[in-house]
Amino acid sequence: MTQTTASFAAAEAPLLVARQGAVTTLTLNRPASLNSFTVAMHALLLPALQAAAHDTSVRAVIITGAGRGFCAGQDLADPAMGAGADADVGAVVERFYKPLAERLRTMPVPVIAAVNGVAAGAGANFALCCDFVVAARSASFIQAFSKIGLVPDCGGTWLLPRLVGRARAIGLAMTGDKLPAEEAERIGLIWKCVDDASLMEHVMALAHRLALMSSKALAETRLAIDTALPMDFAGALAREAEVQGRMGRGADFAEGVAAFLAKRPAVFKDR
Ligand code: T3D
Repeated sequence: MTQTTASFAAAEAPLLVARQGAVTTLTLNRPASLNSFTVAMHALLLPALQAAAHDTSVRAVIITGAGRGFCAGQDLADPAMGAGADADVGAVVERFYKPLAERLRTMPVPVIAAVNGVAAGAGANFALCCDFVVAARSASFIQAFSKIGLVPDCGGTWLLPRLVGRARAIGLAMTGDKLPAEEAERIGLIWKCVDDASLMEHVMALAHRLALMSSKALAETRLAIDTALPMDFAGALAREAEVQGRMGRGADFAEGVAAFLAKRPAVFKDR
């Protein structure tokens, strides 16, 4: 992989950005603190996601962590965040975690979290905001919030019960117990658990596969599924008809059908 942005190239930069074909990889890069989020990291992360969203040549994004951890959530030692009577944790969530979660859930291309090690607190829910979570077998997920007197954030209260049901959501969030990657896959919290050595190869292959698909259709699929969750069946059917009407008028549908009939690979361009 090659570094594409000079300002991110320094080894100590808290975020590394690399590009391989249509795939952008963002690497959280504070390994000594298990890639926990600081203000400095947030200052690079959201803009990097915005840049990927606006660059029409990017068709899939991978997020991973440097070293043995994926992300340990908020850096609890970052003086810019603070704790105690003067802390405004709500403002931190408003300023950083809310826009981050919203950005991930509305990206025009699929986003894959390559969870290489422990994902705790907002680091776990940051991963769960992605479309695919592929974790190394040695990785784990921890809803660490209750242990420091907080509640799940970065979308956790919405995501957890939808992914694994209320009983498991409550259990994970209240105990803050470590959930190994294999168990996370078994209960449907994540997409896949793979051997540590093959994590990036597996994720890269998935990203390149998704990059060849219709980005527009994939983003609309995410939106349709998320929108249908609180709807009744009739509402979901009505929305499917509305979205499909729009998709059916798109160039990707015409290309997909033409490619199928001509027995050739489709070349999708919509985003
Ligand atoms: O303002 C706000 O706070 C609002 C936002 C909240 C969102 C949140 O994310 S709240 C949740 C914050 N995260 C946590 O509470 C997790 C804290 N970390 C841990 O519980 C453990 O580190 C892990 C279970 C994740 C991993 O344990 P282990 O034994 O594998 O590693 P370790 O030895 O605890 O950590 C390695 C180093 O990373 C260590 O530093 P040292 O001693 O080698 O210099 C440790 O202090 C540091 N580290 C780990 N997590 C954080 C951290 N440093 C700062 N903040 C962290 N979150």
